[in-house]
Amino acid sequence: MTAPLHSIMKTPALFALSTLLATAVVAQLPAPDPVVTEIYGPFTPGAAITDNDAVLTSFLLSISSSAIQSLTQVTISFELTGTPAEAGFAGDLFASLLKTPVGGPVSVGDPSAILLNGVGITGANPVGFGYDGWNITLSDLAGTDIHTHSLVSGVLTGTFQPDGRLAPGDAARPSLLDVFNGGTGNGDWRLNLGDLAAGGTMQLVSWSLTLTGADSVSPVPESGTWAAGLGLAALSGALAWRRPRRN
Ligand SMILES: [Ca+2]
Repeated sequence: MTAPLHSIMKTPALFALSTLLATAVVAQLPAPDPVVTEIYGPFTPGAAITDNDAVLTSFLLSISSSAIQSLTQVTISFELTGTPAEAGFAGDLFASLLKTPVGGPVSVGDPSAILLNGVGITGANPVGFGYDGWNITLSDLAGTDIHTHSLVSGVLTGTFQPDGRLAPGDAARPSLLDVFNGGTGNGDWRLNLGDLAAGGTMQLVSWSLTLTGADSVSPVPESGTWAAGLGLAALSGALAWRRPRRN
């Protein structure tokens, strides 16, 4: 049976309609979010860290105007060296980066990355490395774990992975810098430092924080928009398929 002329003419028209509808739906997809990088610092406190004191010293950076809505990478740089020079003992130091709401209280669930935790300390080495400190950047994307990278003396330089260990001898590293990913750039960021063993004294010369992330959160298309668009496209496709069979 040959389809009537009007049916043949309508079929491509309906396919064209479904294509148009599908194009309209695709056009509503949000564009990829721009990635921005914000650098804070360097700050130069020049602050001595009390020797053999479990009470951490906090250096506060309060950020309230960040454009970043969803962090994808956090890195931190610092110069933390012996005072006087050559008097430092790297394995004594604990360092963490904590983020809390601006002006808000510290809560158990606030993200915290452990930057240094007794570098060099293992079951076989209870005191850790004795070098003079660091002038480094810590990044999860670096190739070397700061905890295991030894240096005979002097100040370690370069880019390393943060320690990430809850205890110096741990194998697991749950507290890397990715604990901040997905959050906003705004917050009270604190670099917390402690010298946890007697002998060897250090000072925080400078530090800076670099935040990278998307500057807006992708709007999720409304389900009604998708349903209506896909439904109309499917309906028009079905009509286009059914027409010839009725003739
Ligand atoms: Ca010490």
